[in-house]
Amino acid sequence: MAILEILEFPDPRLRKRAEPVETVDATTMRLVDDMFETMYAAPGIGLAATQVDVHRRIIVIDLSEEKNQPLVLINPEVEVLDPQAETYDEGCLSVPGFYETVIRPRAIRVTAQDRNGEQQEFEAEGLLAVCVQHEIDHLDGKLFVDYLSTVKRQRIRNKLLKQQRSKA
Ligand code: GNR
Ligand code: NI
Repeated sequence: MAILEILEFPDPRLRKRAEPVETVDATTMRLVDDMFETMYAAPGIGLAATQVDVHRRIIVIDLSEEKNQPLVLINPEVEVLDPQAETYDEGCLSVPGFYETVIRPRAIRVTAQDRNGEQQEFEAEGLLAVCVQHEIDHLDGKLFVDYLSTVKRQRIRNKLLKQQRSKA
């Protein structure tokens, strides 16, 4: 297993649209394992392949305190069950240190393949619904800062660029 580098906003590679996974093979499984290790180490509750510069439709999530409820979503599809807006203070491993309120539909149905390539389906609300929508946005090249005002987004961008320059 390996901890992978997480791309940070405004890296243009975060804007690529991920391609579907054709077959869930050994390469996919190794990537899923590395994504879990990377997410747990960060620590975070979700990670999309896009964030580690792999542009395939793969997401890992674990909302549990004990880090023992791994959820793998391959080629996920979402249907809105309840469009009523719900707000949540979102953060992102690709936008480190910033938390902002984002509005999303409150309840969704998720269809995806699991790590064995089996089709799974479940309904989600609360934090799980937030997280799944946040991760699918990554696969479509979208970040939570895109829901903020231009002024806020630019301010975050400039602060992160400054941090990244001082690290490099
Ligand atoms: O670890 C994460 N926490 C989080 C908190 C509120 C809303 C969304 C998230 S996802 C984030 C990890 C991440 O960046 N996934 O893409
Ligand atoms: Ni994120």
